[in-house]
Amino acid sequence: MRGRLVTLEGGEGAGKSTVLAAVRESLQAHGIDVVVAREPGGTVLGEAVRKLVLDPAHAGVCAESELLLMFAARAQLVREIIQPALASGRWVLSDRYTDASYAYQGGGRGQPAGRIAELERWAAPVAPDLTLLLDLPVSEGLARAGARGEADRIERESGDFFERVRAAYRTRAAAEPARFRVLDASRAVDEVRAAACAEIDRFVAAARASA
Ligand code: Z5A
Repeated sequence: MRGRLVTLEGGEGAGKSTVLAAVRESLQAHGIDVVVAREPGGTVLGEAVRKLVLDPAHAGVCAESELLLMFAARAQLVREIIQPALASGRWVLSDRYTDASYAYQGGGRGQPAGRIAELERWAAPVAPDLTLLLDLPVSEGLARAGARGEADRIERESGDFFERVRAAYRTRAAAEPARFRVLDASRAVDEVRAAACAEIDRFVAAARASA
């Protein structure tokens, strides 16, 4: 069976990190060798970019720089981690990927989708096979994230910004129903984990059937 790229997406406090371990274990229980990544980050360069781009000290970062920094980290992740893993038949589970740029830099910052798509074509030419979108009302997500302590630069954005992010994610999910699974992330942790793992079970079964 060829490797697959599975991504987790969602707004602030949606619970991606919370379900990630369960999803990884679920893949491993199917006998799949899985590599875990996160964005921005996942490589030495990417983690340095993450530190830079989320640092509240850089409050004046323009939308264009933010978009390019996200893709600078992603280009490195694709070449250093994702492509080699997929080429050797391993699966990659990534906490955020290109949809986050469409949601945050596109929906949130107003960067044109065509510009993001152009970057995607040459900087990150690997499309996800399955995307689990953890969706919940912005106010609930911000309350969860706020309880964690000091906010990073992007977490300091307004409620309107995060409403646009959520709308952009939902629009993308509606446009690509074969790739996206939208999960109601306002449920209890165990229910969200179970729903995510059930989607993984179905996806693995379909992948095996088509191999
Ligand atoms: N970003 C971008 O702008 N463009 C891009 O292209 C990319 C990223 C790739 C870093 O992402 C930032 O980069 C992010 C988008 C931007 N914006 N900011 N800031 P990140 O994914 O590393 O960071 P994050 O979005 O801030 O993650 P998060 O807020 O930590 O969300 P999460 O991982 O989805 O949530 P969590 O840590 O699993 O859960 C948050 C809290 O809620 C925690 O206390 C949990 O115990 C609790 N929780 C989780 N699930 C539940 C349920 N079901 N019920 C109750 N409580 C829960």
